[in-house]
Amino acid sequence: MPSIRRTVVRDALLIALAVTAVFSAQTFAQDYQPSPENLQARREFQDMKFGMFIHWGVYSVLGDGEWVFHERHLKVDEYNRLPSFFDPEKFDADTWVALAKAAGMKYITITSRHHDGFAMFDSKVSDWNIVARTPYKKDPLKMLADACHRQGIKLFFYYSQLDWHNPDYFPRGQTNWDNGRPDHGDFNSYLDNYMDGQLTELLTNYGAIGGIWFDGMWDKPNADWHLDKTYALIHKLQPAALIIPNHHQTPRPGEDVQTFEHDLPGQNTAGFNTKYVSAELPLEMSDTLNDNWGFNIADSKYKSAAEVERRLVRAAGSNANLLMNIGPYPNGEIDPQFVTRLHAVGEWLTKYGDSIYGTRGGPVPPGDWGVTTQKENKIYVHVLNWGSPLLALPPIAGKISSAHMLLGGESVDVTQNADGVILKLRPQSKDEVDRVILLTVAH
Ligand code: H79
Repeated sequence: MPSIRRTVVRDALLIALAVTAVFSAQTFAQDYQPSPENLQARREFQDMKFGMFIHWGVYSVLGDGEWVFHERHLKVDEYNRLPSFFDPEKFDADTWVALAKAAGMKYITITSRHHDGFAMFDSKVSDWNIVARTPYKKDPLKMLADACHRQGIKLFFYYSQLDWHNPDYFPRGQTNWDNGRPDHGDFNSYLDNYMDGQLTELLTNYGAIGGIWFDGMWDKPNADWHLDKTYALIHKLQPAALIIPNHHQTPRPGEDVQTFEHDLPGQNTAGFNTKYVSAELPLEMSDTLNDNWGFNIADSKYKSAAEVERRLVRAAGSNANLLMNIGPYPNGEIDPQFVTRLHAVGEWLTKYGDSIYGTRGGPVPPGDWGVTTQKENKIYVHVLNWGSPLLALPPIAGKISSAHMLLGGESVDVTQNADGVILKLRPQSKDEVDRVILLTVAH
């Protein structure tokens, strides 16, 4: 029977086509080849080493961190009151960027929207944004982007995929509570129209940006997030923009940086990080300068400048950047406790920056004693925690032709043989965070 036969043939063809389509979509993702601009941006990202993370939103008004909507189990109608009294009259983009620069930071990653879904930028996709809903009426991200471009700082946008406000974020995830949203919604529309629409705005209206820092996918780990589509969109709009997902999982095709929250790569003290560390992608570690991301009035647990310097050195020794967070006040000012510490770190970096910027993780595995970084034929031995006069390291490839203190240039006695390298250390001075010995190696 020809007609049945034709149907069978047609169906077989359709199935074959569908399989090919699915297969080629997967092949496309698996075969993701970063563009030359993207690869260049990855190297530049690694060279920068130190960035400023900024959590700032309407939640800052309540002085109780960026999770306050969830933690107080507020209703959407209640949270909707917040924007009407968010008016950051003291916000000055150039001051923020100048502070990052004074701290020795080379990039800024700022919350374009957090889990409350509130866009801190001029969005046409929804009026749940700063221009439409606040008395401020202006777009601080535009001002920040302009200031960054003027002052030579790269700008990245944090973007929460998780949304506690939009009804189309449905079915809801692990952080769900009953906040008055309807029990239905169109997740595909949320992803394809709302999220991709806003990402298009962020990648179109702010000049060249460093990339997008995603967070919140862990709320619905098993959902289809249309990642291939979103990642392709980003790379199409700005090929050099890096995709930095904070999903706490093994990196997927299309992602450009592996980032770790509160932990060095491979460590998992936070309890949600993966131990897998990519050998190919640039690495980053984010951390807080006190104990919160968003402004919390009850948090005075500031890390000392010395502690920040140690974290930066340990990150660099693990081949990672450090993204250090501050949570500005709702009025746009930055707490002086943050400012003094950041200035101190910046001063420290004017002396030690050669051993950090532009380096990669060094040849000796990091240890409790310290870490190494390297750049061309130079190895920097960072002694962070070692009280004895002799430091024995495993063998290092190449012949060490000289060993000096990075600061002052004083020569350091070094013995190198097949068993390893022994350095004779001068005692640590008071308040000295890091004794850095510069080894020059001839290959
Ligand atoms: O933006 C900052 C935080 O608000 C956000 N990421 C940083 C950069 C963040 N939110 N939550 N977390 C970080 C911690 C994640 C905790 C989790 Fe879980 C543990 C996610 C999954 C398991 C607790 C249980 C929260 C969701 C389910």
